[in-house]
Amino acid sequence: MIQLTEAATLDIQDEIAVITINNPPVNALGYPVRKGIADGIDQVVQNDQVKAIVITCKGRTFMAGADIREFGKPPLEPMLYQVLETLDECPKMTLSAIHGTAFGGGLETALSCHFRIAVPTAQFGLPEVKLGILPGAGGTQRLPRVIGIDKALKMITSGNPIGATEALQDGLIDEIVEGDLKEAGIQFAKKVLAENRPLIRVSQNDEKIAAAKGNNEIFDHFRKSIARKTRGFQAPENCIKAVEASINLPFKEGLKRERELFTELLKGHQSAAQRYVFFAERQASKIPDFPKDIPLLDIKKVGIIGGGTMGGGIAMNFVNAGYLVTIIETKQEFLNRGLGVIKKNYEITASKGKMSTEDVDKRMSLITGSLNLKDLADVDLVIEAVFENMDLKKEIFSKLDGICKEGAIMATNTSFLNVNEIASVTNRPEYVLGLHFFSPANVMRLLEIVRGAKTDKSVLATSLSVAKKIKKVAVVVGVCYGFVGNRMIAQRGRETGLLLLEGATVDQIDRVIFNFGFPMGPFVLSDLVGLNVGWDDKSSSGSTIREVLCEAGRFGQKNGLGYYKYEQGSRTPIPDPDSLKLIADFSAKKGYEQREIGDDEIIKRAIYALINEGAKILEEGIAVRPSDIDIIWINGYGWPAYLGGPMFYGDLIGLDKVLETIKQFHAKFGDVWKPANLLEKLVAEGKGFKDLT
Ligand code: T1G
Repeated sequence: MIQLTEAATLDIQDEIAVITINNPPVNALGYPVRKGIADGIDQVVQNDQVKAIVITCKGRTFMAGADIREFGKPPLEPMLYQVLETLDECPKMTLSAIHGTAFGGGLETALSCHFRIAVPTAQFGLPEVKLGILPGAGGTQRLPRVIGIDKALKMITSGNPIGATEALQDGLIDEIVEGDLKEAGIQFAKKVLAENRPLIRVSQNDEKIAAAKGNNEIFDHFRKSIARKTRGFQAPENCIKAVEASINLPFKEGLKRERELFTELLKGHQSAAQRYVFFAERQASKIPDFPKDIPLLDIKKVGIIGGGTMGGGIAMNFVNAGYLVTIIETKQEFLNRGLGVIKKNYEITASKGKMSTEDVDKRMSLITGSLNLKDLADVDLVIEAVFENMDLKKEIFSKLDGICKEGAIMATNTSFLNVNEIASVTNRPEYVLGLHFFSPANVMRLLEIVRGAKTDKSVLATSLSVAKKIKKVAVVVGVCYGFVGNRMIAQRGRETGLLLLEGATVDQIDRVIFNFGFPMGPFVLSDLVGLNVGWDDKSSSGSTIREVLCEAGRFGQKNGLGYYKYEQGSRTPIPDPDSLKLIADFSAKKGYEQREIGDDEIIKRAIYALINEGAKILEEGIAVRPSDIDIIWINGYGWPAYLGGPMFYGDLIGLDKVLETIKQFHAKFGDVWKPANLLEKLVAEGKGFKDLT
């Protein structure tokens, strides 16, 4: 065996050479890997005995892409696209033997080979678009030549992977193999040589794109189909342009065009933000005061108290991950309704072909319904998801303390309330914490894990591990009213409410927030959620705009009237003079002077209120690091990933400019705008939030 580099070896069996990559944890295509492949090919080309090269990887996966940590640093040749040109031109048969996730540059390497085989569990993807870039080593030119334009456009602009079965059907791989992958690779190579099969050089094979040549309508139609989902992101458009080049230019010219479009994105702030988010998401589960090898509790059975919107959504996360779930309700009709909603959700998924009817039955079989808390005696984790009422929660936790087995984790899904107070009614506060899911709980990726003062480290570590298994992005937060996300959005809500009283209109504020990059503005969102959620008509006293609207019977989309009006069966918000009048009358009653308010003031008050509150949250230790706050906002509130999150954005604007504006607001609007001490400190030191990590 020849050690090519510290991450690559070459060994030759009979006439087959095997290049093996070993660069944990994901065989990222850093310099030692690129150099190793290049040197291995050079050695093989000069060896007349060798007729074929198999590229395979040790560890858990085939190459998962370029080493993202190298971006922004001086390039180290050979660059991947150079290595793949050599591989593409190799006169000997080349084969990639794939397991794990052949992503990004890893799949591009495989596409530069004549053949590709894989184990049944392998996945294939070009996720570069999620990093704000595009496949920059020939992926936009080769993939269309292997699976056709339509499928290539979908894979490259979504960044989502496909499995081995689909890859085989699409012609992305030549065979699915079982057993030892390296051996299977050698046997496949021998078979191809013995059959004297023609070597398929992807770059020279235009069969799959011939029909599309000159047909630019495909691309315009595709652009329209993804416009809504990719609004504001630059990378998807460049991806489409690069794939367009694959049918309009000769291969080498297409590579050049791909490189231009890649470089344009790499230099932009969107890619810097999205690469920051990639690592920030993984950093969030790393707790500073945690030793590496904390023993985890064994979680197999989960109890959920409350089968309503939240409880049902939470249950689906666990069922999807294969956990046994017991849902507790107070009445059979509530239980039946809750189980019915879950089943309906799965049936809708099945109707879209995303799961089979057998899957629906299998998942429903994992759920047991009960009206008796005592049926939670054997669960390993219980999650309380009842109304936001402290007395009710304390009553439940007090009962759980007498029911749950020793070592069971007891979690509350509260959105705001004091987890320590809830823990105090039990004799085991070290097993109590918050698991704050975001609605709809089976869709939103964010999970705020609220660490109580006495929460045991193994309980916290187990919760982080469970979060990963149920595919949530978990962020550990401390105890305060609203923890991180809801505490911050309350500041934005304060400002947008005041702006309404001061003369800005509902649709102006919503438009400004939407154009910033959020999925929707605050008032469209309120109408969607329902203005009367948590509203009590008996105690309502017209003291807020929301109460005034509810008292006027305006509950939002659900009854066609809220901040906006809605035509029967439509969700499209229509500005409504009646609600504007109710707001204007309320404002006048409160003594506000109406004035023209510019979009710039609206967005600064809405966004800088988040940045200032985020700084206070960091000062108080409620969040571990600034990037955790950014991850919360991207995954829980729709902050556009291409702007990195409120703290990243503050650094992007410049904290000195942010502080200067906040000081102006402080002078004009009072102490709610008092600058956070941390913000003043960072500006005084000429630093940014990034210097805190
Ligand atoms: N570069 C550097 N580090 C990476 C990495 C990468 N590509 N992928 C993962 N890591 C680190 C990650 O930060 C973590 O580190 C550890 O590996 C485990 O990752 C030229 C330009 C492969 C599906 O975008 O999707 O190729 O926290 O926790 O959940 O066209 O990692 O342990 O210190 O995510 O099992 C394209 C990104 C790059 C793939 C594994 N490729 N990675 O998931 O583990 S650009 C990607 C993933 C490119 C070419 C272009 C996932 C995974 P630490 P993990 P996982």
